[in-house]
Amino acid sequence: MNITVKNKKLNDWIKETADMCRPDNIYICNGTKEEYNLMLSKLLENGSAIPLKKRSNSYLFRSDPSDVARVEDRTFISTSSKDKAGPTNNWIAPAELKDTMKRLYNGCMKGRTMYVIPFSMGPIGSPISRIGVEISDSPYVVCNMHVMTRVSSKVLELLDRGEDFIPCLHSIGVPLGNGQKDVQWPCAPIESKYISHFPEENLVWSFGSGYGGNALLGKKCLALRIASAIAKREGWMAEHMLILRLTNPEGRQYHIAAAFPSACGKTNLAMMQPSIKGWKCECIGDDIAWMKIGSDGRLYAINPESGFFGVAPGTSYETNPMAMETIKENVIFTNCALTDDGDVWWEGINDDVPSHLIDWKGRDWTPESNTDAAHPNARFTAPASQCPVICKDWENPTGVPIDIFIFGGRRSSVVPLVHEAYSWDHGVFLGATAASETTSANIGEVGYLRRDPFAMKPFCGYNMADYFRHWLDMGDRLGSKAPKIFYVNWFRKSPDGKFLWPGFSDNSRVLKWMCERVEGKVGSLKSPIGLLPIEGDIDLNGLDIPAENLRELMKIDIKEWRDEIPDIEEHFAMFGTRLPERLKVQLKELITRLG
Ligand code: GTP
Ligand code: SPV
Ligand code: MN
Repeated sequence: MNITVKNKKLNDWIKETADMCRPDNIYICNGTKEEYNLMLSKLLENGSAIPLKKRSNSYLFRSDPSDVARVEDRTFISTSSKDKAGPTNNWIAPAELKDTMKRLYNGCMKGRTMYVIPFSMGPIGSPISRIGVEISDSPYVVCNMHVMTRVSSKVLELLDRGEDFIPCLHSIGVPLGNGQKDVQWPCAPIESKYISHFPEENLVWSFGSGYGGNALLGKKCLALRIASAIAKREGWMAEHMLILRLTNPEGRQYHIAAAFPSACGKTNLAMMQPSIKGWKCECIGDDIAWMKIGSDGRLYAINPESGFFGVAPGTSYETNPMAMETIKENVIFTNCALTDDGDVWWEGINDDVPSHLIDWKGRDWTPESNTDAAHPNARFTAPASQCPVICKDWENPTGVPIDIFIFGGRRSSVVPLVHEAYSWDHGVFLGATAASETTSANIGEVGYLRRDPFAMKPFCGYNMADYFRHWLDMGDRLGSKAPKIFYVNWFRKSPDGKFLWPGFSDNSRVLKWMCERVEGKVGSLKSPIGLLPIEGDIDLNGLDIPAENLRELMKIDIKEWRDEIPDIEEHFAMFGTRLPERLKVQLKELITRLG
């Protein structure tokens, strides 16, 4: 061990874990550049990292083809009883799950180094921040954690002074025999992968995967699943939301938090540059928001992360120029394609498709190949500080006061571009019934419609019905200071399968309407599903969109909406008597309005 640790709980945990996993070495991380470079030199040595000639200090990694996204089927919320985890989570009793996993962890780090990564979610020392310690046997994870969280000796100092932490244990699950050569991306087979959470004791155990949210345990495991359970107990919120600041031409600032499911547009909206004159947008966070009620009674949000783990495919100077600027240097790319001149490439990055690439599986690729050059869930890991439009307050420990909540998803039909909730309860109903077509951010079928309440189906660390109740409680506490709630769908398609709305920078037009609703500058039209913009109130200046597309985008087909009801009823029935009465009332009112 390279450093002496004074925190007793941490010391005991390190020892206990080492006794179980039996690594060759233990290394305590301090988050320095030298340490990052040391990890990279190891990764370069065994061929895992490919240096990119075209981007300074940037590397490409190729995962095992079986380990390309989160594994919801192998993700568990292990509470003392099944009903505490609720119907939307996989559950195994803690004793049984720990037994199984201890057998897997037994000797799993042989031939490897065990890294102890002390990190802070949120600015170090802020009252809203939480300390975690990830133990991992993956140097790739160490590098990613450096970018995505605050890894620092300052965190160790806080721990030395007795501060508590959330233990997050991770192993890729591939011990090495004497002299055995490592593979490029070691990981365990799907059936022995476990992404386990013990929210009653603030503990995470992950085994078998090296990818994204399965392995970077500060993100979905700590900052969402464990934090959502803590937040429920303590009266705050941990949400799968971007945070942005929008400033109108008069200089009035609006803070918006938006929950869209995985790969449904958070990173893009968070960095969006408005196409409308005089409006400015700055990014505070692109994936997770922690929110607490401030002394003035308003809801304040911080981004607990310090980097972006963003979807690469579809990212371009056209769609997300600020992301493109963010990822010029100091980036870890995973599962992108490699160009012959040493740069990354992915579907949608630009119009010229190279005549030759090495695809994400390391094979030759040409435009004639019938496969994706980059995996659809290929990602970049980049420091948030490199984003040209990062808000100056992005690390402000008090956070920013939220004016507007947006829910949404990917719906090729039925759901209009935008509607506004009638009330807080109606907004909670919109969140609770949100549905979206699945994406490749999870291993499983892509493109089927599922309910993904508040974009939290994969991330809620307790019974979702109790989570709905928590949202209602927060609304009661916020009263007249509660943010206004809206619902958007950027993904409605025409019958010939084309997106009806241009999206991206033009989404600013919809945000502007929301701000004007907050100010009471514009009215709205009542509809069965919510309040709609009055024709002419969404600023379409300079936008060339056929009138029929607009009509189609805004259309509410009563029959289609009536057809949604049985599915909503079935979704709600899953929660039994635990479902808050107030949501049943909302459903009844919707049915009445639909006639
Ligand atoms: P996670 O990181 O998985 O939580 O995803 P995210 O919500 O941050 O998704 P992201 O912004 O990375 O978007 C995913 C995909 O949706 C990308 O391929 C984008 O190009 C595409 N996308 C984002 N915004 C829009 C939009 O306004 N319109 C259309 N048509 N596509 C969009
Ligand atoms: C998501 O799937 O919502 C992500 C990517 O943000 S991961 O970190 O892999 O969960
Ligand atoms: Mn996400």
